[in-house]
Amino acid sequence: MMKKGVFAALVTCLLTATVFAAIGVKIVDNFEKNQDLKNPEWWKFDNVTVSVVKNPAYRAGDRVAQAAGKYSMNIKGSAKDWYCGGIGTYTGVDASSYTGIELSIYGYGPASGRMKMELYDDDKGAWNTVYDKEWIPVKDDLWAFEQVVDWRGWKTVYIPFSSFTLTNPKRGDGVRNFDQNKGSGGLLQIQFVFIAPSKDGEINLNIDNLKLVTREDEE
Ligand SMILES: [Ca+2]
Ligand SMILES: [Ca+2]
Ligand SMILES: [Ca+2]
Repeated sequence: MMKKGVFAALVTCLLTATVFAAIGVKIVDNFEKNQDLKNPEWWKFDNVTVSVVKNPAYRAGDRVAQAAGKYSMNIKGSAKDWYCGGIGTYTGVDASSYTGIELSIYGYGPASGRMKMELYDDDKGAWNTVYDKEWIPVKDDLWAFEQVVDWRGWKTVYIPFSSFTLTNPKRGDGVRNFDQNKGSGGLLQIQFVFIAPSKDGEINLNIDNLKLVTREDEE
């Protein structure tokens, strides 16, 4: 009887640990098994080409490169008046337990491009995004953060949700609420929009290990 009790306590401990870890990290895509970009599905728009590619060779001890595994997503694009195009994926997740997004970015030098990261925050509770003619969500908040990619090789960046700013005031409720309370779809989708380093320039970079994460020092 005694042994059984200890065992039960141990199982409870393990279960608690597992649940806790699951709350802390949600992988959106690591591109290891998503050659055709269908699961999850990635869409693209305007002047970018995307493909899952083999990761470049790396020096032993490069932990970010090691974590990137065999494959990542490469994005190339050419600009018309700075703007190239973008990519996105539907998440439809309650992200209220996470504090931000994390991803690894492979740059090809100082002029790799700029990434505008967009988080779509369902406020209407429609579980999809309805846009106006300018592709601005009509009833939901659209939060954005811009990352310049000016390095060579892999780098992991973490962007707390609190660093994202509202791009479309007075459409949604103006509050960063990625929860699924009251029928909301939560964090509906993530998009990356690419801007060239010059007016008619080009962008080239890879992304990998896109995750929602919880960092303890963040609220
Ligand atoms: Ca990978
Ligand atoms: Ca919301
Ligand atoms: Ca909101």
